[in-house]
Amino acid sequence: CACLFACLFLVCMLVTGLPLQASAAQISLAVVTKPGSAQYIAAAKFAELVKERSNGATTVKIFHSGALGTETEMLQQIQLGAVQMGIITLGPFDTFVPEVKVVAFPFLFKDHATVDRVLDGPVGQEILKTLESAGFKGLAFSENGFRHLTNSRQPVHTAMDAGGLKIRVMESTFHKELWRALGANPTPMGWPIYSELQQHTIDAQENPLWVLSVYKLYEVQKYLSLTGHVYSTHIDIANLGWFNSLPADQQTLIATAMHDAAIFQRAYNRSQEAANLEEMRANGMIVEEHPDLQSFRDRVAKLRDMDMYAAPATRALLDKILE
Ligand code: EAX
Repeated sequence: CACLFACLFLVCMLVTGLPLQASAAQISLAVVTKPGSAQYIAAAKFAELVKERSNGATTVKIFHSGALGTETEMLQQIQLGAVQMGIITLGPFDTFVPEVKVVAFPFLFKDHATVDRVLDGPVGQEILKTLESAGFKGLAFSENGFRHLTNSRQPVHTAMDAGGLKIRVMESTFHKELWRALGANPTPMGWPIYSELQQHTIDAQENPLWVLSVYKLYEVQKYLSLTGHVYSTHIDIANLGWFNSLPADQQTLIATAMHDAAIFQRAYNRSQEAANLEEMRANGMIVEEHPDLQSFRDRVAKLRDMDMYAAPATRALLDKILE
């Protein structure tokens, strides 16, 4: 029966002249956040570029706002090929590909220029390559942004002030250890978290400024400290088997469209930061602009010596970035 099917398929190919590799007519792409979010802006730009550059032959369907579950669940679905592509915050990747957490190492990047130099250079390429071990094709890095701490209890100037806060962290062992090291009480959760903050199941969260604006977290969080403790990238991925099965010209189209969408979105994200901060002030948040970052650095220094950073591949990547 399988043989008959194969024969029929071959005859079809001969008659229709279609290439053996099937081009994708519609691509499914998952983001956990909603329209207006950093992930969605990158996704929408990608969809626009793919449609334009394929002259309408390929379209992208964006699944958003948690339609496919949490980012961990989305990664599982992409791994299985049930969804073809995703723009996913780096945090939840660490159970799939342990090496990638090097990018989220606290206080690693001093500014956006350094981020771009690392992620757009050979180390970035190496990080994208590591994703293949988990069945992902790494295409590009779009941006969530530098993460800052907010809470509903008290102003946070030093790391000591963050002690004891019940904080939501991403579904990531690394982020959990990071907040443990800071003396807080971290709980990993998917996104979104508005009602948990509102009901005081948790006191605190940490995210880039756009998140406070798009998800109106200023309604349920009073204090903002500009800690910038972690640079949060997204990794823009495809299911590896699916990507490799596409004709070469379509692979190139997808890869370059995602690259260009990421560059566009990073610039957009950065252009919004000052306005986002003003918006938080206007909505009554109390902003600690210059927290004592040394006190945070001192407490997280020990993360480098923890087991999760001891694996040679992880250690080597971290050392390369530090260089
Ligand atoms: O992208 O889960 C997180 O904290 C993410 O940074 C959030 O969904 C916004």
